[in-house]
Amino acid sequence: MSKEVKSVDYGLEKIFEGAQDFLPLLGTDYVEFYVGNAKQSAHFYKTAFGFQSYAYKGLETGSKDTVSYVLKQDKIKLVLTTPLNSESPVNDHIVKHGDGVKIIALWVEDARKAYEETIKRGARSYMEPVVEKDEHGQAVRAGIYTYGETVHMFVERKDYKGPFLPGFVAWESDYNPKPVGLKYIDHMVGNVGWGQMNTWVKWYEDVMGFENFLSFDDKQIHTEYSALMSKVMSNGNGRIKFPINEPAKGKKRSQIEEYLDFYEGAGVQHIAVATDDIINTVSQLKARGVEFLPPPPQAYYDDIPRRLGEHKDMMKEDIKELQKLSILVDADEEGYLLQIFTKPVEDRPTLFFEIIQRMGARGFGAGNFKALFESIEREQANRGTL
Ligand code: TYF
Ligand code: FE
Repeated sequence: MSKEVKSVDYGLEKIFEGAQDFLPLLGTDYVEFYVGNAKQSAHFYKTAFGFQSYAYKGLETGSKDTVSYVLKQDKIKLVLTTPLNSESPVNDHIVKHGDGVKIIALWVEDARKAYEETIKRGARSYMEPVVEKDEHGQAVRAGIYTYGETVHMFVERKDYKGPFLPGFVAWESDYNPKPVGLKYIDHMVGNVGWGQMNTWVKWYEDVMGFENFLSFDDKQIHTEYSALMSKVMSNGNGRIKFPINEPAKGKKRSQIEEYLDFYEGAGVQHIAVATDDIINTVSQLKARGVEFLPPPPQAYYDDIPRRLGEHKDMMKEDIKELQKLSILVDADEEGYLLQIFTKPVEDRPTLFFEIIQRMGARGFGAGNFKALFESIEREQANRGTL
């Protein structure tokens, strides 16, 4: 019965056998960024990334301290929030971290219960359950802190029929660039400080009921100059995946250290968004001015058939075309995946995006790590931060 369906969808049921899920998550609800100029950021995410205008709150709707633009592309909702005066606490976040992710919102059936269960297990409160209402119904939200100043907000919206959440109005715009085929958030990665990875792994296990689904140590993840460690945490139904990175000792400053220095603490490093046609999506993103990491050397592409192994014949994409777009390819037991990484989307070298197309593979592209990290190091060297 449901077990079989689960194993087809996610294949994670073995790990969770016998475990009862005290925090059932329906999916990612939204990701909220605190930014210096939400109006301009919204323009960027529409123009460059193909997001659609969805909802708004600001002076016109009676919101006196902050303005928020909500953008949507298929299942992905981004909220861009900016302060309207120096009193708003949003300022402190921006002063310290620059533009970045403040809230990873999780869609739940029962936000009060999600809050109680996680607080009971040691979570630090960000916001007690609040019932928000307008003429379209009501929603319940409650939040807890995770690493750094980042927050998980539980969102219960089963009794809400309006655009986004109470307090927002539909945002109609005459400027509507086409979507680029981004479908849903595949995973969101956190960078934490030296020696903190296992603390946060345990936090996700104890407080959220997540399981450690994959691990990479510094022997697997290193280049000539730098190293890092990473553990992927997953919730019970496999819909939410949060890898956690920590820096490891190397000859030079690793990308994780660079992030921690510029973000001034732990925070979200990258958001991986799924597409089912990466060649088309990346071609459009490039045409719209999104900047990606420079391609790995020829040897990387020559080595693709070996990395694909038994999945070689299954691959539909032309390697030359992938190389032209500098898309990376890796395979695991279950299939292959295609992925590519943008440059940081702010002036501080902090948050970036990953575009990923999974063709059966459930891994994170471990076979690409070396080539990827060498590309990142070339960028670090360019800015003098390696
Ligand atoms: O999410 C992942 O694990 C992959 C690879 O600093 C990765 O996207 C890991 C660490 C990192 C950048 C990418
Ligand atoms: Fe990733």
